[in-house]
Amino acid sequence: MSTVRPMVRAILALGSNLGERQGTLHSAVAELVDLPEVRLQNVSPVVTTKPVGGPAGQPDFLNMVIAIDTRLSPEELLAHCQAVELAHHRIREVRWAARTLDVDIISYGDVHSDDPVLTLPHPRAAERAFVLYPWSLMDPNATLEGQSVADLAASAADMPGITHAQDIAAVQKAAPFSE
Ligand code: A4P
Ligand code: MG
Repeated sequence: MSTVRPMVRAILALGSNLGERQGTLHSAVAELVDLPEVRLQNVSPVVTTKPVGGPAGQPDFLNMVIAIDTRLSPEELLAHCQAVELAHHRIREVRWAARTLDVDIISYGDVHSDDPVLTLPHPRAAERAFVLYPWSLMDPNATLEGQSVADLAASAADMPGITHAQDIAAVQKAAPFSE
């Protein structure tokens, strides 16, 4: 007899700084949730951010965060995220280089992993305003490892690099998720 895995809440962070950035993010969200094992629960505003690390002279990023409930295992979810990246012609050459699409798993339930193939929670999320700030707009009460995501965002070194945030009310009105 097969058992159905329970739904687990996961937070995914998306970033793009090449090509048609806004369109890439929107179609990536649609593709990420286009599986029976994935349900979209919430969507953050899209924020414009200065690049953190990587080669000099990169274009600004658009970043956003989504909350999903999923029956995929962490490994299956990573493979799914990477397939969506690939569909957007992401080529991995230089680490932290400009990219059409990056999808990171920020957290998967309360799973902890120090496997370099899939580290959970994401090892750099707690210090990155480009992840924390849109997450705090989506869910002002969110926590990461027991700390307030909004507080972490406020003290992140790259917070001044966030130059624009979409209106959250407009995003949540248009978001393709159901209660
Ligand atoms: N990997 C391990 N844990 C995870 C996880 N939780 N989620 C492994 C996703 N992947 C995870 O990632 C490298 C390897 O990390 C993968 O093979 C996977 O098995 P990658 O996406 O191939 O390469 P990357 O994104 O260049 O490297 P990395 O280390 O993921 O970079 P980061 O930390 O994601 O940083 N500045 C702004 N403003 N906005 C951004 O979005 N993004 C980065 C990338 C740097 N600067 C940025 C932004
Ligand atoms: Mg990545």
